[in-house]
Amino acid sequence: MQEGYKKVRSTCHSCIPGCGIIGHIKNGKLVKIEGDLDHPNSRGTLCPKGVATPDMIYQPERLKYPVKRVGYRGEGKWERISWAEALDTIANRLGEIKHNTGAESVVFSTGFHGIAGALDPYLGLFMHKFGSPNRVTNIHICATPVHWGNIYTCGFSTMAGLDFKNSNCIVMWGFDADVSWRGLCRLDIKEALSKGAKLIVVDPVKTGLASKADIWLQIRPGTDCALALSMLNVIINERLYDEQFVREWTFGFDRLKMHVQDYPPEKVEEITWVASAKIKEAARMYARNSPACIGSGAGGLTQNTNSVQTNRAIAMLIAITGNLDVPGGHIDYGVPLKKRATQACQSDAAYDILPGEQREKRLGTDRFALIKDTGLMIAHPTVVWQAILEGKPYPVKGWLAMGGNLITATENAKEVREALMNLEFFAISEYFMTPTAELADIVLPAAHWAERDEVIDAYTKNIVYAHRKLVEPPEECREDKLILIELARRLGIKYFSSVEESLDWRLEAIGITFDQLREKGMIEVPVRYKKHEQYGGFRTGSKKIDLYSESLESLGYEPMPVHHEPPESPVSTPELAKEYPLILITGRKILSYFHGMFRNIPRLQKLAPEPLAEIHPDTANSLGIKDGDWVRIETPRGAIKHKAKIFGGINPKVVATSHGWWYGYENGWKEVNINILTDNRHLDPHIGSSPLKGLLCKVTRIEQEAAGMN
Ligand SMILES: Nc1nc2c(c(=O)[nH]1)N[C@H]1C(S)=C(S)[C@@H](COP(=O)(O)OP(=O)(O)OC[C@H]3O[C@@H](n4cnc5c(=O)[nH]c(N)nc54)[C@H](O)[C@@H]3O)O[C@H]1N2
Ligand SMILES: Nc1nc2c(c(=O)[nH]1)N[C@H]1C(S)=C(S)[C@@H](COP(=O)(O)OP(=O)(O)OC[C@H]3O[C@@H](n4cnc5c(=O)[nH]c(N)nc54)[C@H](O)[C@@H]3O)O[C@H]1N2
Ligand code: SF4
Ligand SMILES: [Mo]
Repeated sequence: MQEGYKKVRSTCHSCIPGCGIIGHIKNGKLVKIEGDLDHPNSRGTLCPKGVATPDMIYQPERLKYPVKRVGYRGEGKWERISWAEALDTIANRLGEIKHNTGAESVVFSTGFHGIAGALDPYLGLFMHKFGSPNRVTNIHICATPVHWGNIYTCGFSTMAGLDFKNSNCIVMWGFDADVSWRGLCRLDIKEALSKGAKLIVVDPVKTGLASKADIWLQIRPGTDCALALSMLNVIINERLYDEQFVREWTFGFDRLKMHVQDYPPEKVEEITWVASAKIKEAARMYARNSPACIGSGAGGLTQNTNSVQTNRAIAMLIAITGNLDVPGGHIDYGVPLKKRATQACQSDAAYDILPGEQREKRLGTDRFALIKDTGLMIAHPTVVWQAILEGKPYPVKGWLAMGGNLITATENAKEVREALMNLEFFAISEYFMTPTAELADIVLPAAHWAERDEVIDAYTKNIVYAHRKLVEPPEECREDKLILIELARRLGIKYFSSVEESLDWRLEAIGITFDQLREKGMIEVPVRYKKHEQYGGFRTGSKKIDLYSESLESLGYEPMPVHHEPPESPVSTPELAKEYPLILITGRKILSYFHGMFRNIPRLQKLAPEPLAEIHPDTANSLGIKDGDWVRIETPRGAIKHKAKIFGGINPKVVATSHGWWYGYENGWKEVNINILTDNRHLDPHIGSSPLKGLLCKVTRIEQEAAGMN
């Protein structure tokens, strides 16, 4: 090997799977990323985002030193400042707000990288010590409704333990895993299909996997709960379930049996637009081909107002067919890092520092009792905007964001922006000047995952990985852990004294240091199955599968899942549907982007250069729209522009878009940002997920000259 050239084995954190990578480093510069053939999930494969890591970290617009705002908020005028000035100012302002109006008046936030890049444990600890219960992330519209719908049913998240590889029947339910969980699922699904596994896809859109499926159920958006209940109806009435498991391990089976009689396939056909024969066929195929594994989407099944109960119904399907904690089904891998696991660190219980009276103040817990019951550290964004804008139930004045692009990622973007504009003090650490960072008082340049060490354990099954730093951060970029350490010191908070100490803290449960983990690369915990048989049951209220949930009932929720119409639909709001006749699903994932990220990387831009709205040819014809035309998409909340993509694989009454568009367009945050159109008034009563999938809209052709864009 040439002098000054080295290869470092590590993991990629540009999205969820944490694929194995080999970084090629020449004279301290990252020159290439290669797939690691020895990695158990990705096995040498990489997606275009992973390959583009050097482009990302050396992108010329990358923030490289701290700046402070000098014009009015959002004007875009900045002045370079030193780290000392930046940190002193942030500590002083946040400390001052805490002193004047209470620690709860300061909100902390992060993006999905809080989980994928393992920032959440550190930010959570910092917040607890600072004394604020309020953390904004978008996990209410991400996987959280799946996890908790599952946990209240069978005590663990079926989604964190997908064993597609050994499955005889794979169900992709509102989950485009070939795109969205590529490094974790793609090879496993391929392997199972090549061995003859059946494939069922439930999706309003003909995805790549839908085109290969044995059965594709082209469902009406937002009606999955009815479909799951109808599949339960077929499986129960035809006695296709695992009778011994049901007898020994379920609670409330007879009541469920009665309940699902309300959902015969013939009736559910009208609700879901899926033919009753197909519902029966899918139910039978799933029940007769065990072990079977259902991938529940953290988009298709969480971004609606019945998300938690829909995921409960799906967990029931998994349970009564005997697919829990078995190879080829859904394995309860546990969390090797216990309280310090990234997922565990989403809840107060991981820290147990914040006094009860502060936890009581978490914004949104009055409205969403499940958030309170679980101790989840989610302050609901909508309630937070109200606190900023109206001072109710108390004022929110200060904000520290570590990444996250709230303006393009969160429902009702206009309100998000209005709220952030009205903060007294807002600081953010970022890689780039995003539409959210643009509104800050101070912007700090964050070190990229390739420029820091990390302990990685979210969605990694039974393995904890050492993520090794590949290169040093450029110029003045600093990692978020270090920023928190420096702020804690200034605020007089007892926190870590070094990054090394913070990494070791996460590993306490397995009794090794980060240096030792770095040496080994990974730690694999042995997998055991059917643990309920050895440990006296499941981690639920009844210690059995809570088909009927007394825990949820005592919180005022329905004890068994019920189909509720989406808040905007041809059925629930027929008058509105006259003006907005199409159903809009937003945020289908694009392989080359991660939410709003990578938009400024030319080699990725080329793969998906424009914001597209998928429209059926018949619908397009009737609206005079041709492929490639700019169209105006409008909902009662606003209008934006996208380009039409004529696509036969979508229901004529449905329009589908991606999300996260902003870069490269003037006022991109309002011209092409789909979250201008989304709703934050109708929310799931459990966790507050919003109907990003399944709104009403209208689409019209824009005179191409008037589009003002190219
Ligand atoms: N309409 C609609 N909206 C959606 C969705 C949808 O399907 N439809 N999907 C939702 C989902 S599932 C999610 S999870 C959210 C995602 O919401 P976000 O995570 O807020 O979205 P991103 O655009 O990925 O923003 C992350 C930002 O953090 C920065 N960043 C990345 N890593 C780091 C880091 O280590 N440190 C620091 N300081 N900054 C970093 C990036 O530069 C980027 O600008 O979006 C949601 N929004
Ligand atoms: N490349 C890339 N990968 C990503 C991300 C990214 O931004 N880019 N984001 C990551 C994150 S944080 C998350 S949470 C995951 C989310 O990824 P997924 O869980 O796959 O979610 P989505 O892509 O939002 O939607 C999945 C599918 O649901 C379908 N769908 C829409 N509405 C409905 C409905 O009402 N019912 C049903 N059954 N299906 C519906 C959509 O057409 C889509 O094909 O992806 C992760 N992976
Ligand atoms: S799928 Fe792509 S971006 Fe995601 S972890 Fe793997 S290589 Fe990285
Ligand atoms: Mo997500």
